[in-house]
This record gives sequence, structure tokens and C-alpha cells, in this order.
Amino acid sequence: MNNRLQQLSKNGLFFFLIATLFLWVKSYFAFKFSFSLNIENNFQEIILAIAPLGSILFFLGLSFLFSKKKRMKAFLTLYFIMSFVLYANVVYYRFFNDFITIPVLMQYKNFGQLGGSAGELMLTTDLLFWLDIAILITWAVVKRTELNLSLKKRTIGLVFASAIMALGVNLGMAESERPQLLTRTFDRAMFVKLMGVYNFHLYDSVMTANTQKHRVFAESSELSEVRNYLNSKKAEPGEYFGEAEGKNVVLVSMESLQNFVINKKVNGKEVTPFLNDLINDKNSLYFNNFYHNTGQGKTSDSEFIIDNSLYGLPRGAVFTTNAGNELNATPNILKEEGYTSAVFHGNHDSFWNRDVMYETLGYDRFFSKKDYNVTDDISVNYGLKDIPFFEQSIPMVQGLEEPYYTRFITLTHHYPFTLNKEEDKMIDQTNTGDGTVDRYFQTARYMDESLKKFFESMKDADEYKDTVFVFYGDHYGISENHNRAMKEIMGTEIRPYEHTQLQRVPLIIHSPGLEGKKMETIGSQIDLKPTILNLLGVKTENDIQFGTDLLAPDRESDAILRDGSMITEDYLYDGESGICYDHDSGEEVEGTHCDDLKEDAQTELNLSDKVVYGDLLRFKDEE
Ligand code: GP9
Ligand code: MN
Repeated sequence: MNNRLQQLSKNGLFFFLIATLFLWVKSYFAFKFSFSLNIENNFQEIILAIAPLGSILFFLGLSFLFSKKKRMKAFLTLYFIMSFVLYANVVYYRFFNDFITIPVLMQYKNFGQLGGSAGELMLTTDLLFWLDIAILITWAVVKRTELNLSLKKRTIGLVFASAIMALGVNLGMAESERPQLLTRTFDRAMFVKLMGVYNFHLYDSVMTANTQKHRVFAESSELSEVRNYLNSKKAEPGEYFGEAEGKNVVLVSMESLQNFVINKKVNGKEVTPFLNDLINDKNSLYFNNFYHNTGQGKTSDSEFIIDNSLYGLPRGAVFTTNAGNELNATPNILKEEGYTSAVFHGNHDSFWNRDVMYETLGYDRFFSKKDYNVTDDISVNYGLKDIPFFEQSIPMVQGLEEPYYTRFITLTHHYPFTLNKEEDKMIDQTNTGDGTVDRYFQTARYMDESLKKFFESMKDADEYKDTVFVFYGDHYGISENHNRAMKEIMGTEIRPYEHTQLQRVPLIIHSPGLEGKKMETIGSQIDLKPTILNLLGVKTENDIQFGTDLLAPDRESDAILRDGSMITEDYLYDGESGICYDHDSGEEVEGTHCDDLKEDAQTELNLSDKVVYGDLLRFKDEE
């Protein structure tokens, strides 16, 4: 037996496999106990265990590319680097509750924060992280002469084949658990949970390189091109300019709320009684033809679009891909006017890279999950339920210095639209047989109730009279996959025409003293920044912004959606199918009627993408 062990200890393959096992187990334990990844089921548990294997085999396998003489050193160095990456994340996580990314590494100011406390963040038990390395080094030194990593070519091939297989299995399982994990890049915690920390860094590197590539080749002349285009679509602000000067701004992002639920009844009951009343209030402006422009970045896209009047990107979420850009967002603009800015949201702060992006946008405060008292009892789905969310937010708003610019992001009315308490179910579900659609109205009703309570509390807290409220839907909640049930709900076939019209989201601007009316102008989220700034009396005419003030009398009444659709008073062009419709009748018309719309939409989207990809606003002062 002893002899056998002696023999094995000289065997390079055995050494390689034991090292792999060490690193695998260590990574798994770190993932499981050093990060709070919120494992929801056994399947996720299995994914978590499998996740590190592929990259470990692959990276350690790279040592075979070195000459036999240098191979052991290369192997131990690679092993050390991977351990270091893991450990660095563990320490970083203790402080930031997040994972290291390359853009963050480059922003040393983040590490400045960590600087002094790095020592405190290391624990004695962390020595365990280095135990395996000590064993491997000792092993390699003791057996120096006999132990080497010269494996047969076939074995090496097998190592790489296993790496690829493990990676493939991991990817397949991850995609089935969270479709579009790679393309949408929504959440680092989610990514690490499903793909492990090593793959995360690989992915982050590719993403960063991609962003940098665009940026490096951009030139300041491109910004002039954009400006020329924008000059041609300027609109003079009208009588509402300065109507809300010096007031607080409260934006409420209404999760997944589409405009078709407004004034809709389900089983005889209103879905959004509060919003329906608010719309009819004499101090409310209601926009009936207001579209969302979001793409894969969903809520975060809507935030980006609204604060910058730039479009989100055709792929991925601009919050994650371009968080390092120079921007000219509303919070920064209003800072000059003496405003404080804050975002309130009951999910954890790294979701959609918000913690990083909000700094770029110029927010002073981000009240996220860690600032709220979040227990299972008052959570559902992604996090804190809307009613307790607003309840707990009130003292936080009261603590802000006035005037303030704030956004409250609701969460409960999010796919899959579930509620866990009978008392939260204020109306019955519909019964189309499509669960998503049927539950949709119930969670919408719950959110509406939370808005009503919020509104009342703001009045009680004396935060109402000097405030402009902007309630808007962030994006659609019901996708094309539910057209059958939606036909039943809407009483009409869902063709591309109806589908595009379903991209309308509610927009209500309310403030005591404001002259209310119903607005038929066609617009979209891209128009909110100039609308809000003009209401506050802040001139924006020289800003790079793709939207126009929705209250400007001479504005072009139109909307461009991220998929290339465009809606004008005359026509509706659906970007996905390429079909052209008469706007009012909804009848399909000759495609040539929409040639201009198609081209205009493409031009505008491309120019906006150029600004974002090229980080063109950094050239603002050079022009
Ligand atoms: C998550 C919330 C929902 O924090 O904003 O995100 P979504 O999936 O709608 O983009
Ligand atoms: Mn959303």
C-alpha cells in the first residue's frame, strides 16, 4: 500500500488531478460560503458545484504549453493566480458585496475606499485558502527529481476535452436556468452563481475589450455629426417651461406596466384604480401615446434612456457594458442647480451594475436592499414587496436635502407575477389559461395599491406640495409568447401592429398647481429628460439628447423603438416584421409609405449607438 502511494506521488497525472480536485473543492466552498448567492433549488446547487471545473481544467492545462522543464513552475504559478483571483474576490466581496470587474479595477478610487480596511477584511481562517498551495509546493519540492508533468499527448488532449465538456454542460445548465444569461448580462451575482467566478472574469475581460475597442477608434468629429443631426430636430419649449421650477422630482418606475391596463376592468374591477383617478386629476398630465424604448437591458435601459435621453444598446445592457462612459445625466445637470439625487430600490445594489452606474450618472445616494429591512415575510420574487418598500422609503426621502431628484423602482409586478399572500391579491386572476397573463393583472393591482399608499404617505410626510411626480411604465411585461391569451384579453388578433402598440406604457406627470390635460402627442422615454428639465426651467437646448420636450407645441410627434420600429401620426412601422400600417386604421399599407420611417429610425438609433459605443461625450469640450 505504502509502496503504491510512493509510486503515485511520483506520477504527474496523479499530481495534476489532485491539484484540480483541491482547487475545485476550494472554489466550491468559497462560492458557497464566502458569497451570498441565494441558491434557490437543487439544480442551482448542482450548477454551482460544476461551474468551476471547466475553467480550472482549462487554465491549469495551459501549463502543458510550456516546455517540460518549466512546466511545473508554470503549473504552480497558474494555480497560484487562480487561487489569488478567488481570494481577492472573497475579500472584495466582504466589503462591497460584489465581484471585482476590470472597469472597477481601473477605477482606483473604488480601491481607495477599500485601501485601509483590506487588512481588517482578512481573517485568520483565510489561511485555509493557502493550505492547498502549501501542500502542492511541498509535494513538488520533495519529489522534485522524480515528479514531472510530462503527460502523454493523448492525456493532455483528454484534459482539454474534459475542460470543454465541463464548460459546455455548465453553460447548457446555466442557460436553461436563466435564458440569455450571456447576452443580457444583467447580474454579476447571478452570473457567478451559474457560471462561477473564473468564467465570470473571462467573460468580463471579453466584454471590456469589446467596449474599449469601440472607444479607442472613436473621434471627436463624430460628435459634431451627431450634433448636426440633433440641431435639425430641436423644439422650442412651450408654456410649461419653468412651471415646476425648484420643485422636487419623484420618478416612479412602474415595473412591467403597459398602458393597456389603464382603465381596464377585470371581472368587473379596475386593475389600476389609483392611476385611473390620478389621470383624471386636474393637476395631472397623462400621455396616452407614450412608448418605452428599452432593449435587453429592461429596467436599467429605461433608467439610462430617461436620465440621458440616449437610447440603450441593440445588444446587452448599457448599464453593464458602458458604465465608465462620460455622460451628461439629469442628476449631474441638476447638481448645478442645487439638487440632491437618489435612487430607491429593494433589490441588491449590484443588479444591473447599478452600484457602479449610478456614480457615473451622478447620483448622490442609492438606497438598495441593504438599506431596507428585508425579511422573507415581506418579500416575493426579486425582493422587497412594493408596499413595504414605499413604507420604508418615506423616512429616507424625508432625510434628503431639498430640492431632490429621485427615482423609486418598484419590483413586485415583475415576471412571473407572483404574490405569496392572500391579502395581496386584491382582484381575481383572469382565466385565459395562460398563467403569466392571468397573474399579470393581480400583481398590477397590487402595485397600484402601493402607489396609492405611497402618494398618501408623501402627503402626510409633507413631501407632496413642492414635488413633481412622474409615474412611468419601464417596459412591457407580456411578451409575444403570450399572443394567444392576449387576443382574448384585447378582443383582437395580436398582429405586429397591435404588438407595437402594446409597447405603450403609462406616463403621468402630476404636481399640485400644474395645469393638467390629456396629451395625444406620440412620444417615448427618450423624451422624458428634456420634458422634466424644461418643467424645472433648466435649459437643455445645447445638450446632446435625442428626445424632445413632450410639452413643446412644435415637436415632432413620433417614437422610435429599439427594434427599429417607428410610430408617427400617419404610419406605424414595425421594425421586426418590416410591415407598414396606417396608424389610425391599423390597416396594412404599401411598404413604401414607411421607407422614411424605417430610415429615420435606423439613422437615429445608429447615431445614438455611436455616442454610447464611442463614449463621445468625453469630447464635448473639444468641439
Ligand atoms: C431588478 C429590477 C427588475 O432590480 O429592476 O429588472 P428587469 O428584469 O425588469 O430589468
Ligand atoms: Mn423592469
